[in-house]
Amino acid sequence: MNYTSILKKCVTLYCYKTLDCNHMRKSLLLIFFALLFLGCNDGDIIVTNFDFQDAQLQQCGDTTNSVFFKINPQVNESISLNIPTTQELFIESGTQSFILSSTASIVNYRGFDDSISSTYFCNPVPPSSPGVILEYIGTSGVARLISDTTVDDFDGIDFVSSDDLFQEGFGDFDGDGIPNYYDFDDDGDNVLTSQEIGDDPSNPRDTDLDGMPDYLDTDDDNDGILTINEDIDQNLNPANDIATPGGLPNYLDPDTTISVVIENYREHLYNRTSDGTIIIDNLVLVSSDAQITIETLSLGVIEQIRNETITLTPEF
Ligand SMILES: [Ca+2]
Ligand SMILES: [Ca+2]
Ligand SMILES: [Ca+2]
Ligand SMILES: [Ca+2]
Repeated sequence: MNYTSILKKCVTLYCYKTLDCNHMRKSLLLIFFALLFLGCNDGDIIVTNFDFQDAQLQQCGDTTNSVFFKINPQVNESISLNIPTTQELFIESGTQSFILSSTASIVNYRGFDDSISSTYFCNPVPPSSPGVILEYIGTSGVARLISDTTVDDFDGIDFVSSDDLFQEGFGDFDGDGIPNYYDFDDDGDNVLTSQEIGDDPSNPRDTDLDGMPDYLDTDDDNDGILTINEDIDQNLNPANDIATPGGLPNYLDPDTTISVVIENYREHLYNRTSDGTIIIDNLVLVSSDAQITIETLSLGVIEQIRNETITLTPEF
C-alpha cells in the first residue's frame, strides 16, 4: 500500500466556518488512525495540526512588505501572510483587500523541526534553522485587512457625533479641512483649543463674554484685531506675545491692539489609533502532495496596530 497516495486522497480538508478547525483536527486524526490501522510503520507521513486559535496575530515588516504571522509553539507550526505593498495599511476605518497567489500576496503554512520565534519572520533573510519540515503555500484566496481607526486631538472637548459647526464633531468651524473632532485649534487662531478652554472644560473660558467660548472665537478680546494677528513675533503662537510685562497675552487684552498680518496656520497634531483584523476568504493551501481548503480563516486582531501622532499644516 502506498501511504503517500492514501494521504493525497484523504488530506483535502474543508474548514467550513471560521475557527471550525475542530472538524479539521478530527479529520486529521481519522486519517492518522486509518493509516495506523493499515500498518503504517515507515515513510515520511506528516500530519498537519493547523491550530492557531490561541495564537496571537503578530506583525513585522517595513513600508514595502508587511508580514503577519501566528505561531503555535506546541507543535512548532506557523501561518504567515506576506503583503508586498507600499500602500499604507490600517490608516482609516474600512477594508483593504489583497488577492493571494503564490507569487504576490502569499500565505505560508509551515511546520518546523524546532521551536521558532517572531525573529524568524522579522529577519529580512529568514534563518536557515530551524528547518522547515512541512510547507503549504496559499495559491488563491483573498486577504481582508479590516481597520477600526479612531483619531483624536486631545483638546479637552469631548467628541460629539454631529455635523454642527459649533460641536466637537464632523463640522469644520475654521474651514481648514480638519473636522473639529481632530482639529486641536478649532477656531484657527493659532492658539490651541486646550489653552483656550481655560481651567474648566465643562465651562470653557469666554474672555469677552460675547457668548462664544474663546476656542471658537477668532477675536477673543473683542478689540477688533483678530487673535491670529496679535502675534507680534510672528511665530504662529499669539499666546506668547505679551506687551504688558506680567499682563495678559495681547490676544486677551483689549487694551493692546498691535496687529501683524499672519496668513499661515501653525502645524497641527492629532493622534491616530487603529485596531487591525485580518480575515482570509477561500484560502487554498497547497503542498507537494496535498491541499487544504478553508472557506473563512480569521487570523485575528492586532489591537493598536497603529498608535501614532500625525502632523500636518493646513493650507491657510
Ligand atoms: Ca478645523
Ligand atoms: Ca477640536
Ligand atoms: Ca480663540
Ligand atoms: Ca488684544
